Amino acid sequence: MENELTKRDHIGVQDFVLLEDYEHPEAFVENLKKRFTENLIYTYIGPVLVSVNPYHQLDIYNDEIIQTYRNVNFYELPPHIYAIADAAFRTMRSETRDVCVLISGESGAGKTEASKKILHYIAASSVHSKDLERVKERLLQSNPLLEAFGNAKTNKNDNSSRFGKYMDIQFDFKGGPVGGHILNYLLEKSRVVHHSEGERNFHIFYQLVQGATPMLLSKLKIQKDPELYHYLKQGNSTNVDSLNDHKDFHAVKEAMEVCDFSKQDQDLDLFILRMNCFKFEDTKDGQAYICDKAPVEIISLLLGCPEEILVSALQNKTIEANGEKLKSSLTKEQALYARDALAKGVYDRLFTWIVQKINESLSSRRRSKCNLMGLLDIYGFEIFGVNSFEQFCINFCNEKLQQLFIELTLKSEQEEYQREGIEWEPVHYFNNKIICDLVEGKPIGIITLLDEECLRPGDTTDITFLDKLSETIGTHPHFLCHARADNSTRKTIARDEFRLIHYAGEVTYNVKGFLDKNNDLLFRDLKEAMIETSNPILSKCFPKSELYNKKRPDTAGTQFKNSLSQLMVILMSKEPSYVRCIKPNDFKMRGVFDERIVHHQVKYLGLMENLRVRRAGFAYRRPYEVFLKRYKCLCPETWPHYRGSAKDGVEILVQHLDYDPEEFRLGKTKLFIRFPRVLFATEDAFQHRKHDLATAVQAQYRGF
Ligand code: AD9
Ligand code: MG
Repeated sequence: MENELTKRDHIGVQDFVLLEDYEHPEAFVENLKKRFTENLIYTYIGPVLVSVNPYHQLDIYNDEIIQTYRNVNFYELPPHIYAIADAAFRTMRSETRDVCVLISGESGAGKTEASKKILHYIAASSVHSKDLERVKERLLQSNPLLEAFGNAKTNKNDNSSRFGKYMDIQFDFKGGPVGGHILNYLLEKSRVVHHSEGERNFHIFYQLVQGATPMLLSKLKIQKDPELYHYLKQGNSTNVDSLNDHKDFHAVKEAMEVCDFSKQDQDLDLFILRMNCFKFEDTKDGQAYICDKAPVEIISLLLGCPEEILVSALQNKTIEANGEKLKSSLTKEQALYARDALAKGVYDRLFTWIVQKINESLSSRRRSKCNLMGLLDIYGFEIFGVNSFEQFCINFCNEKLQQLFIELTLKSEQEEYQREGIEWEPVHYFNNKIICDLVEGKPIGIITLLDEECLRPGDTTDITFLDKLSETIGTHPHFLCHARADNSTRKTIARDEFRLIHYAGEVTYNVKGFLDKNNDLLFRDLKEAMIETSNPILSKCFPKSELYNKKRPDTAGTQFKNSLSQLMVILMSKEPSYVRCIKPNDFKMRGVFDERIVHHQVKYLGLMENLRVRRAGFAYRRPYEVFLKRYKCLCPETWPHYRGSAKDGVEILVQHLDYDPEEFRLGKTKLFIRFPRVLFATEDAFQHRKHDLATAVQAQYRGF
């Protein structure tokens, strides 16, 4: 097995702090490449794990390897996602602290896979008992279930998370997982009715069409061909080589069983698929009407909503003014809009209901105090051909996470130096707080301005919103729009676009739909129709109380902003570990390492700064006990036993090894070494000594 300090030329260094050249990103990328070529996808920057997506299955994830990593000191074995899981797990147990693992990186970089590996590690390495096995099974099975409903093929990733997920795993005092809880963040629900070329709707629809029994399909009058459905075929990509919808459908069914979904619950989303069958026509006077009533019959049955009410809600709109209700007919275009809004609204609420249902099955019955391990797996930073409100939210979420990373890594590093009484020189880095403020700031921030435009009476449009941005934040260094751009840049930004200079790159957003998506209103008639439903699941999704609630709900942008702030509070209260995922190429291909795009990610993830901070002064640090245990054989005064304190022992040891006083510092609990070469020399000496000792022992045995 790869050793921490040996064979470093061939396979690169396994901890970047050991890299001689830590100033240039080229050396950093070169080290990643060397390792990637050898299928070594993991590398540390001190306690941070950098992971490069291999795009093929490696033989490094199994029970045997999990056992190897159990209870072994972090640096003793090659870097691995299991080592991160183990270290977090042990910190939680030994310090009885809540911990969390924050996984970040752009779309397709491997975050979801990493979070699943951690979950497997926890399930395989913790205490085995009948009770716990049930919890573990549910924790594991929640993944295929949520992925089916919340993931989709995009042009970046065949299994792209279209929602944010934070999962807490609860452990009892023996370290057994006794329960869990999931928080979900802003599902990209617009995908239910629209997706781009090369993409798909959520997996579950294709799984259903491919996997449902002929009886069910015929009952619902659904054909086994996704190509027949407008909601499913817009991207001309209904079949994906890397996915097996038929097989996955059965896995979802199984997961539903494990997570306590009843038989009735399991058919919950069939009707969405049928909704696109509502076809509208205009009458002569421009009113919409549904021409083919057959699908309405089935859907109203599935929705548990009387047919007349549903039809009326899809063709009319009621407005309440001065206590009076006015009913008007919708045009064909408005009716299509209403139909799509209903499909999106129902799907979104169903998704939240599924999460709640999983939470019920994961909820722990134990009353005693638990420790928590949080796992954060969000949608990664993304730039598409056309970027809309959804990308704006997703990329903002990534800004927030980057901000947390910067604050916590730099802060904790600084604190460690202070705690250990070691002098520290601050490192300059790009702080993306300025971009977070631009988006979420009050009174002037993009979300606040968008809300104002949504609430302002009169003729507000996406373009008036853009004008407002231009007026108020037009000169901000991270904002650009057509009106504010110089001559050459103006050509690259259309009149209905604005550009943000994110920490991870420039993204041009098209404002079309911003107001509407932020408002996120379902026509009252449709809401009322849904509230009348006799379907038990939907009646939970659309509670009656909503009708009486006159207060306007928060906009989508504000809700998202608030839920992210709460998430940051949760994360700040825990001891964090980090996994930084990197995508090696844009083609989802194995064996291809594109230096240019890796370089870009290394830069924006702030990995160079991370390394510089880690090395600011001292590249390497070890608790006295750990250092003494490994190297005590190099000094006659500490070998075979040293009776005094570990710190004294290390002091004697480094004097014996002739360390230059400038090369190390003695902290309160740890030894800090400035240059890696000093440690390499010590390690080489150790390897020789080990060899000599082994030879001596063998000779002794032969002598007998
Ligand atoms: V997104 O922001 O949700 O669009 P992720 O979550 O970062 O994205 P994901 O984990 O889904 O990416 O990985 C993308 C694909 O890369 C997976 O479907 C796998 O095919 C592949 N992958 C990722 N990590 C590994 C790995 N450790 N081993 C093998 C991997 N394949
Ligand atoms: Mg993902």
